Amino acid sequence: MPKAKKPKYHAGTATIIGLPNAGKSTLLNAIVGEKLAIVTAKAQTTRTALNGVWTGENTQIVFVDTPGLHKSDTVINRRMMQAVRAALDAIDVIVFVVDATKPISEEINQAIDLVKKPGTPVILVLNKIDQIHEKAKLFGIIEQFQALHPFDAYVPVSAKKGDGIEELRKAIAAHLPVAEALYPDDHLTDVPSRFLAAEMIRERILILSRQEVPHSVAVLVDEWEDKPAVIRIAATIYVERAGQKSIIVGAGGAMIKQIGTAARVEMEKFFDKKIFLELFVKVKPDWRNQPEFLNELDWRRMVNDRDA
Ligand SMILES: Nc1nc2c(ncn2[C@@H]2O[C@H](COP(=O)(O)OP(=O)(O)OP(=O)(O)O)[C@@H](O)[C@H]2O)c(=O)[nH]1
Ligand SMILES: [Mg+2]
Repeated sequence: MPKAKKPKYHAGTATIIGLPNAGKSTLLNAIVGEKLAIVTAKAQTTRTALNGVWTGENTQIVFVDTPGLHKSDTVINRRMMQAVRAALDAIDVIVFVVDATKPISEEINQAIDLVKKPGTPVILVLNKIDQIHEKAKLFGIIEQFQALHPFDAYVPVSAKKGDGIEELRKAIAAHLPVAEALYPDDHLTDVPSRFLAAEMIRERILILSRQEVPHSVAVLVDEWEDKPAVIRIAATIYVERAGQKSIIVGAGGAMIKQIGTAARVEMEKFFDKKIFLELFVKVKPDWRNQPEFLNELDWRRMVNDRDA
């Protein structure tokens, strides 16, 4: 009997691009099946590119989540947009995510210009379809996008509900080269644990704090001690003004306690271990314009404690 031919292995990188709030980070989490990237209702939640690996039977896709496309003013915003441009280099597929419930705006047109990269296929993901009750409307929306650019595939999804995710993986796999896996099949991300933990704290702050705080907050893990029964973490929350520090600490320390408890619960779920978390708050005026501090926040410069 002739030997059954082994199916070819496909592997490559897919970068997720889109406007703020389109649901890029939610999509990354849905695809890899782990809550890697933080998600909030506030725009500009994601500040740096981060990857998540999905490994199927004959396919491995390295997804890269990126900050939402927006106009830059501060040094941090310029860095966020540099991160997007860098994440578009040397990749196999662009996953362009739009909020399908919103009309096509000038910003969307500009984003389309950015994703038109000769030689790189672009898949249009129409997200948040759980909010579109008349499904027939989707055809009209797809037609509008088709008129702007002939995308290589159109995939409606609800990243939040997990609908359409399998179809999206298939659409991406169809554009990946035949290649060996880039990572072992249980590899989830290159992002170090201490960065993920800092992000979990930042997420809780964005969710719990008022409008004026979010963009002014940065979090750094200062100490990380992985003991047999517990991970001991000390982290500092940086804000720009004394008034913001008062908001984060709250009356009698109530707010910081709430942030700490909520972040600890998230961390215990993710790291599957008991967490002891200590939080400090410091004022660092204008940190968003300080290149050296921004370097400290960059996960690529941190040691990976999980592997250390
Ligand atoms: N209804 C609905 N809401 C969604 C869906 N996907 C994401 N959202 C919500 O949209 C908001 C933004 O989601 P994110 O994943 O943080 O969006 P993002 O594109 O990563 O945003 P930035 O990091 O700021 O660029 C959050 O409130 C999500 O819960 C979806 O499929 N349906
Ligand atoms: Mg995001």
